[in-house]
Amino acid sequence: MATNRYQLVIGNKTWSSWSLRPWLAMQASGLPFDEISIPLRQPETKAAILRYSPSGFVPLLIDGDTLVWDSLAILEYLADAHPEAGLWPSDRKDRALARCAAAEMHSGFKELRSICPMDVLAAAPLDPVPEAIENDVRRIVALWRQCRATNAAKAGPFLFGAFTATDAMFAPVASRFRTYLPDLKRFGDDGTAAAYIDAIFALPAMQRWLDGARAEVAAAI
Ligand SMILES: N[C@@H](CCC(=O)N[C@@H](CS)C(=O)NCC(=O)O)C(=O)O
Repeated sequence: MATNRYQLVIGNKTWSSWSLRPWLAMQASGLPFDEISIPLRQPETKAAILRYSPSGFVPLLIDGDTLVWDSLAILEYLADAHPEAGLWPSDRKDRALARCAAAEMHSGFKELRSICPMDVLAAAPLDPVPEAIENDVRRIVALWRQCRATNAAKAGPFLFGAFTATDAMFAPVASRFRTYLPDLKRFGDDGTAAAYIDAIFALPAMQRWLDGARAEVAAAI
């Protein structure tokens, strides 16, 4: 029985990087929702997801009779429905940059995503670092620095100061870096990326996601 306006269908907290994005945005923005969790990598996973999501993928947001699948579409939907949550920066130029960065994440960084799958509780520094991911990592470090150089960023530790949808899109990348590439200096980081990753992990909402991942692991033992 649903108790909130929204239901969010997600995968495992340990691995589901796409699920983390809207989950974190809703939690960080104080938007209440019922969570429907579907274990991934099981023989029955696809059928279980298809009972909710027409695309066969999570995350999916349910708002009454409106279904919104795809992480970025959910963030846009929430930004539309809750302008007071500030899910995009208020300045138009910053908003363009924030949307470019979120879109670049959504459609790109394929080498990083395939070689470094999200595993939020793992510490597995890569040695040697595969050459294939160098370009992706350098690009993300540069992009974060560009966002952090905006005026808006002076107001807080996130890409545009206060938490936005772009931070939600990059939270799984922060997790991947923490797991696989704890030292980003060799990819051109002047400390900006390291501090940003710390800020993402310091979010109470991110800590709740990690607690959820630990609970999943404990339940599977
Ligand atoms: N472009 C989609 C990608 C969603 C996606 O790939 N989700 C994975 C989990 S992280 C999934 O649902 N996999 C289905 C399966 O394992 O059968 C989005 O942004 O939401």
